Amino acid sequence: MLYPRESETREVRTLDGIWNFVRSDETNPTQGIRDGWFKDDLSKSMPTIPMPVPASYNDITTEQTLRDHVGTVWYDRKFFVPRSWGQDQRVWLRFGSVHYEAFVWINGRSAVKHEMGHLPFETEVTHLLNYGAENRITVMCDNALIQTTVPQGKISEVANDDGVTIIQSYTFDFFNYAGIHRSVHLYTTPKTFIEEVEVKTNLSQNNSVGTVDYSITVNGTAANEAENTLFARLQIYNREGVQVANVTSDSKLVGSLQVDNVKPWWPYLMHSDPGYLYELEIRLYAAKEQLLDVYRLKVGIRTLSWTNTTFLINGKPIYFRGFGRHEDADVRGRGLDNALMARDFNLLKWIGANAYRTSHYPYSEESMQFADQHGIMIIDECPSVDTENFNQVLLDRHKSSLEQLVHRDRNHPSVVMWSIANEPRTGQVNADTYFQFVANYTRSLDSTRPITAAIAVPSNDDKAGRHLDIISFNRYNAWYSNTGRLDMVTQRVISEATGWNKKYDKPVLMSEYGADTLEGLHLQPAFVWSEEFQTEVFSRHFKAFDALRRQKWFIGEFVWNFADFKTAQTYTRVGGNKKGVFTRARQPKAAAHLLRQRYFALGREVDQCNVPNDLFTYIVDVGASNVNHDSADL
Ligand code: BDP
Repeated sequence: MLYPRESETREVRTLDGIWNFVRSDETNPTQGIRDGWFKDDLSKSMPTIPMPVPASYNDITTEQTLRDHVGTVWYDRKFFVPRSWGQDQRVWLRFGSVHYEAFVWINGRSAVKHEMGHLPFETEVTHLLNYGAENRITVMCDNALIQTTVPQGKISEVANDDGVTIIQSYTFDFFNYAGIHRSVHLYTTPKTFIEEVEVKTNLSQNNSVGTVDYSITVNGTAANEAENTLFARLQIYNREGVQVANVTSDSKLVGSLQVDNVKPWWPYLMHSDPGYLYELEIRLYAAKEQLLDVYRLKVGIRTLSWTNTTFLINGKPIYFRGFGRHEDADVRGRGLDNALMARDFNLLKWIGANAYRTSHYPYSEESMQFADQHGIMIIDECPSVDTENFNQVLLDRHKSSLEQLVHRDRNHPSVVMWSIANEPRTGQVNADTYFQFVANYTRSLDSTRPITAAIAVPSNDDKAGRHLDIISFNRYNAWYSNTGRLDMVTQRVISEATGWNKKYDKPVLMSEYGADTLEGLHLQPAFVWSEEFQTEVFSRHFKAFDALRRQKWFIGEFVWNFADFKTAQTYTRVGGNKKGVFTRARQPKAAAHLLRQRYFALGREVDQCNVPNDLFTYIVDVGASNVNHDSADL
């Protein structure tokens, strides 16, 4: 599914802004459907409140009932469609994501339904709109998670002081934020238009020549009626806007472009000019050179390859220095926020990270574009967390989440790996065939990237790893196991990583480690929850990683988590999960400075990068002192 972009043949407008909002009665979630709330303005059926889009609705008001609401909520708003849009073109409605299930009406008529948060969906609305007039869009959103949703949850009825109440429970460790989380777009296309573009890139042996293989899918009557007359002209422009390659396709709309003296896409700190993007311009023509549609796509030219010991980009081994993250912030929850996104990328670069995992669901398309531009590598994770009770319905939905994810993200050079699950219960017998199906299906969608999953069961019990290309493991030494024991980290990390490698003979990375840390809590000697403890836990892991790095198969370290984030209410969480290296307001904790020194030191050792001038704070000019002190001087 292509991201909506303006061009000489397309217009895009957003429906972001303040919508009207109604929370349904939890005990009567289908009332709005039965009473036809979509047939007229919502305010005619129920009192509405203003609600920003995009945003999670949970933390916008001061009401506990809305924060913890289970079931359906309703949104609507009015908008104008210009007269000009009614002529000779088509109009599409596209949601970046609605969590979890969405039902959409335009002017009271059903437009689209979609299940699965964090993933875009769209539909044609040409026939539903009033042109040169006002229109109404209504959305019903349901956040209920059950055993066959991705991720899974449970709904139960529990007695409370007023009778019974509905409880949503889930085992995953992040708040089930809901609502219209990303932008809503209306966009036009010509009647026959470029519907899908897939690019695959490659580099010659010495990285001097790049190839871009493309395949275009067209939608529209011209495509059906006069199939053989359609063709495309494709041009590639470099950053300076100079054309560096062009080709004219035949009617199959599949082919290849060659870029000489190519500038490959490199990750941040692996090259002095990371994140190099070309622009691929696609012009679709009908017979007699009639221009139908134009779409432009950023393309990074790079190649990935992997063996049982290494993972290479452009022929160079990768050592990942990264994070697990969340799309999470106060007030807006999981809602797209460009200011926050830009801040996060500045922090990633400040700290010298070259990668992150989109734990535990697909992140916004805008952030994927940022990652492309900044050279940050992404392990792209589908929304399957704590997967258990494997069954066919769940398998189908899990596969669908990957199908939607791969279609959305396959053209991003930043995406270097697919993660098909986080902490699935892979000790269960059925996990073997279940993950065989999921992994093989993902491979059938994209064979150019390796597949991983973040696993937390001990390697001896695991039944899924043999279906993966790269093993990722999560472990909380000195936190969940042997709490407080800093002397029980290093050797355990080394032996666990080694165990995984011995069992599967594949590259291994540590996808989560860390410790909850209350900003400003200082305790010396280090004690759990203090800034000193987080720093020490990291340092003990660094020691293990350095021992492991001597084994070529150990390919990366990912701290849990980039920033503090909200969770469900439990007695183990003080205002949420505090394992962030940054606070929820995106300011560094003490450990951030240590991590920064490590990530840049690794960058210098592994990738010969330059380090920033302020990496080490000036303490003393050691060379100026010729007096030898010993401890007796103290
Ligand atoms: C891991 C999960 C992650 C949690 C983390 C924790 O993958 O989602 O937030 O533990 O408990 O098991 O901090």
